[in-house]
Amino acid sequence: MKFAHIADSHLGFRQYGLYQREEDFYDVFKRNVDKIIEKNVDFVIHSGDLFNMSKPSPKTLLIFQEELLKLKEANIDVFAVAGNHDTVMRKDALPPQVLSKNLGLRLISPKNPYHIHEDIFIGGFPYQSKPYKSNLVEAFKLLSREAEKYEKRILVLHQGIDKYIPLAFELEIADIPKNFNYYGCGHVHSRIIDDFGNGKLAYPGSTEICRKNEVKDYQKNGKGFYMVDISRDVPKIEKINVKPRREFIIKNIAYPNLNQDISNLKEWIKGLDEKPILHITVEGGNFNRSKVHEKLNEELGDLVLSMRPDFKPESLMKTEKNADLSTLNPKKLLVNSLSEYDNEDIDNLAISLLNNLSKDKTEDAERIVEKFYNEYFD
Ligand SMILES: [Mn+2]
Repeated sequence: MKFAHIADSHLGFRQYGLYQREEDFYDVFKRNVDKIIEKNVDFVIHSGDLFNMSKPSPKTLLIFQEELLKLKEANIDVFAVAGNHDTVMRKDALPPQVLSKNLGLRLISPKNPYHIHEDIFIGGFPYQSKPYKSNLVEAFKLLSREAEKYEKRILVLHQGIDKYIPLAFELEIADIPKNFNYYGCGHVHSRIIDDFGNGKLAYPGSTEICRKNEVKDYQKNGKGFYMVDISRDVPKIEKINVKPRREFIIKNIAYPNLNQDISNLKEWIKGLDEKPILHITVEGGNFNRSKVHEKLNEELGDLVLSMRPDFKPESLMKTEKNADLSTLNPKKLLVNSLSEYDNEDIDNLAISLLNNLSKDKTEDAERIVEKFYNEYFD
């Protein structure tokens, strides 16, 4: 019995405000679905962040439903859990996945925490933020008990686990019940396969590059989905790569080599099928930023879909090296650490709490929290 495990497709994500990037995310998802059908699997598990937003556009929903119908025609059931991006932060709110239930999508939700597919237990719980971890721990007790009745057991989650992302986790590895064969996880955008209990714990990663810092893992481990053979004692995982159609280039150029490096880059880019995204940093030496910027635009502007330049002349590199930690902006650090939520309301909440609490205004802080929770969890 084989199934496909996929996650973090972020359909509808218009990266850098570019409609071509939104199309890229659809394109790679469609090709993942084609490949899943080609591989003749029995079912699919989607571990959350199917959509980039809790309110996807009609176009995004339509594209997903077309792909879901392709799978349905091929007799492939789809089981899905909501992630942090496609979760509505209100009590009892339903994730957008629910709109595809009548088209056959099997939603794993607090109301239906598990499904049985030909004697395989497929259970899980939607994304919970750290303060709501107790919901997960409670759900795990029930799931772990119910799962015992079946020989093959899959747990589907969209969470960060301390072992894999030590700075932004909701769960510690010790919180996770040990009696499952396969832990189908989402949320971490890089690809991870680990032994856990007597089974395997796996993140298939995102299907496209959502952030610049995913490029390294993409180059090393590829992008796509996993094909899992659950009929063995320990599941066998095969990495299936589905290449995003556009290159995401990260290039550092030393200023003294500017001309040579630009012309090398130009040659390379001309050989690509699609215009790439280019993150380019010019560093070292003493140069005039606007002049270098102009040159980059002249030489490369028409060849790329989007250029994201950064300039670090020697004078700046020196100050960065000597920068004292205390000169870092705490608000920026705070907002950075909250980037996974991708939610301005949460950023603002954190900043106003920081402002008030650092001045010992605890009552004001309490009022702010109360107001926030009333708005979000009425
Ligand atoms: Mn995600």
